[in-house]
Amino acid sequence: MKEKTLAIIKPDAVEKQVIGDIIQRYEKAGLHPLAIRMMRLSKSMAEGFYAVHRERPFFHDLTSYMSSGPVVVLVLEGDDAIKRHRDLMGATDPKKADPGTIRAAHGASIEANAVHGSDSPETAQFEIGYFFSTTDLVAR
Ligand code: IDP
Ligand code: MG
Repeated sequence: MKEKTLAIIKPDAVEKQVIGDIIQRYEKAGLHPLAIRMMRLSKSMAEGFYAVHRERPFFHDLTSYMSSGPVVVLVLEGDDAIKRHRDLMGATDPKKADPGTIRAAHGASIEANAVHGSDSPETAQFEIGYFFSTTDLVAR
């Protein structure tokens, strides 16, 4: 089933200059970008985005890190896009991520792990709406 998911190329990956490599991986996997936006999150935008994690001990560090430099936010579309994107990303901790995944290739730590991906249809809907309006998504 065709689905949409939200991806973020996080500040560590932008700093490492692997935006192109990551987008190429999406394209090769048939995850088609419908919208791409480079931006710098404020601390409060990062806090709103990660609100589900607000009780976690790493919430302050995570939201500081996510607002520490530019990110690239994308809407990707494809068959089973949410799960396939998660598979392409690899485990949260890059040390545990399978070889060939984005996090194994580019993640620096469990926090600075190169990419974000929505984890369910409900999350994807919230996360896409957090950054984009319907008219920003280019049909293809
Ligand atoms: P996910 O990104 O693989 O879905 P989540 O558990 O949803 O992982 O956590 C959101 C983000 O919070 C992670 O991608 C990572 O940047 C950060 N994070 C998760 N667990 C830890 C931790 O134990 N220490 C520091 N940062 C963490
Ligand atoms: Mg998550």
